Amino acid sequence: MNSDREPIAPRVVALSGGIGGAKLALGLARLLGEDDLLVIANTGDDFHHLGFHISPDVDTLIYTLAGLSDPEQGWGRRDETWSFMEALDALGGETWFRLGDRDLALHVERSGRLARGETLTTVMELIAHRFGVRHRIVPMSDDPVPTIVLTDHGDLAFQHYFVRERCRPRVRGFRYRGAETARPQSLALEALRGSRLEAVVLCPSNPFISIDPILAIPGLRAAIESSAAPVIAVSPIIAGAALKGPTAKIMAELDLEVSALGIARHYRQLLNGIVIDEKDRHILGAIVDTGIAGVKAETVMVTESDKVAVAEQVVDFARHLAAVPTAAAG
Ligand code: FO1
Repeated sequence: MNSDREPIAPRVVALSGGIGGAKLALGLARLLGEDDLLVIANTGDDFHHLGFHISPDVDTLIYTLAGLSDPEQGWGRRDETWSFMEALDALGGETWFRLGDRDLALHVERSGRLARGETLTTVMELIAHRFGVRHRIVPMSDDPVPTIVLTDHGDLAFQHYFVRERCRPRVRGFRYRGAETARPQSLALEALRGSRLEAVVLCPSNPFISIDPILAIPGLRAAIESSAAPVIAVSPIIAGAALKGPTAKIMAELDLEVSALGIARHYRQLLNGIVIDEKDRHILGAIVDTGIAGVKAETVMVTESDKVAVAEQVVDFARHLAAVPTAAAG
């Protein structure tokens, strides 16, 4: 057992990365009670930096649900100060990955606890509790599964590709190191096997850097594949572009069609349905032709009510698919 809290049998399990995924996770958390939702967070972005264990997607999810996240950047904390970075810069230290002063406290606390033998799960539960977040956000595993980006500049550790190199190198593929032997987080596994499960949601995160690392853990993937609940993705691509981040660039570099149809094809073996944006309604027919049900909605999430509205669409779509499994919802 790698958690102090009792397992829950939620109605919805969401797989999420950071910024885009966290918006839908917030909508789901506003819609569903704390026993009805569990969020599995990607930890492929985790790395050791300046002596700390950094866990960006888990932190972004917790800050977002706590109402503490920076609304412009999407990562880090609102009302942040940067004295530590300035002092580090003056010393000639590494400043390409920016750690705000308040955010730094979290990295110090987590790193100390991990060094004393606590698991990432228990540390993040404690931190979420301190921030008043009651919904369950669990790492995909307590074992390290670092994402390696295979590029024309060689193999790069994820944050080196993403932040230091600003996603400039051309991507040839990904490796999720250690995924084969990583143990799935136990609450996540139990939630996916739970009797009340109505939907597994693939949040509108980057498929390659946020969702695939979670699916690369064999036990989690198998639990999703054998679940009776519909698996529903919300497309992170709208009208041929991502709202933020390198999803479209990576898809083009991997010779994939940069559209919601490309996203549906990417997840094809797992997916029962996909929510696409209104702007992409013209490709709904092509999606349905792949055997995946599709529904269109306003998926750009700016306000909290936008986030709740998308969450409602996803939950309604899951109910519809459970009732008529092969339906094209139109
Ligand atoms: N993203 C950046 O683009 N630049 C940064 O300096 C940066 C710092 C950072 C610090 C803490 C944290 O939790 C996230 C941070 N991020 C930063 C975001 C992060 O690198 C990515 O958004 C995720 O890994 C991708 O989901």
